[in-house]
Amino acid sequence: MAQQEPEDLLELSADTRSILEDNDLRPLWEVEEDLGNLVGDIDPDIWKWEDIQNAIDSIEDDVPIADLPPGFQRRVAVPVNTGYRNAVSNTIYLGIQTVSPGETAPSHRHGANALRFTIDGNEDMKTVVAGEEFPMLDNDLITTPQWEWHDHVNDSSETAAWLDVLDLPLVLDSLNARNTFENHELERQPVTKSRGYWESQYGRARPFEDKKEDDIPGPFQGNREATPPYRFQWSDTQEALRQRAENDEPDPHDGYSLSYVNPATGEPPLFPTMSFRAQLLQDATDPHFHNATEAYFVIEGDGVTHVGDEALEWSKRDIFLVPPDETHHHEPDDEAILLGITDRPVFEAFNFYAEAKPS
Ligand code: GTQ
Repeated sequence: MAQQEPEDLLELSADTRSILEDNDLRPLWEVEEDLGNLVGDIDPDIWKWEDIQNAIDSIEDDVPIADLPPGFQRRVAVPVNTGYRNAVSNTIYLGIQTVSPGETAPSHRHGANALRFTIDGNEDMKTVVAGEEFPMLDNDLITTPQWEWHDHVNDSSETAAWLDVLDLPLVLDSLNARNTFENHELERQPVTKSRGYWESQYGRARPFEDKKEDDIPGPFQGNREATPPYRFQWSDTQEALRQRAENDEPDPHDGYSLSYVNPATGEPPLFPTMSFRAQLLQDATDPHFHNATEAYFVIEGDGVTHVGDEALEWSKRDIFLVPPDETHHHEPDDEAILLGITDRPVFEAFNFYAEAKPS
């Protein structure tokens, strides 16, 4: 923001200005210059897996989780944007987390919603959420809904890595809800549920009576049905994508696309603040733009996504960002699968979502 020159301020008398300043008041025409500028320009951007891998390997060598300062206590490399230095965007936070053999990322809970998309996993790498151990197999997507206890326990002999997706910037900066964090008294929360418990309760036959009462865990109130802890196994998602590609027409913008639904409602969005798609691309998509932000994680394949004037060339495990209002389309080299991440539900909650084709 350009500094105001003294001449610009002359329209107010010295008396008026001091009355305003003494009373914590500002004239709108000056406030107006600052509004909308806390977040800088969010540019199209890409983080190549090779670089991410170097970074996560290096910090793994340098710092054991046990030595991390109090706070989240997670060993994570966080992609940041030129316009917003704490995350990829002002709504969506992505991170690449590692847990070495024998380590535990200690149990805590928070108001932010989180999910894990497994990059390097195995049966003995477990995210424990709300009393159940969820094994993290490659490309599994596991929810850690708001205010549920969670810890990440690596009982295997391999380092595990995954993509964290949280609505942290929205919660901590925009909503300024900074006091919604709590550490568990134990490093590992007790495992109180048998394997498969959470999934089993959200099947085609499910408990229905009296569920509303404790729909929203913790101190929050809301009119949305809370997302349960849940593991979307990649083998199921992959099969559904394959069936879709064999039998259906692709979406013009998203290819063969599946939305991860909130298991409690059977509908997207997965979280009130963020929605997720598995997208199988076989051909170039049509350009469009929207005011929601999209981040992508490349599950498989190579290609390029054109965003405004930029061409983001991607391969397996790269992360890239499509900022608001930028015209974009995807061009897979051959077949590719993307995880699409969007803050669209926030815009929709305010009747504020807009999408159009370039003229
Ligand atoms: O694993 O609980 O990347 O609390 C940032 C904050 C991961 C987690 C992050 C967190 C976590």
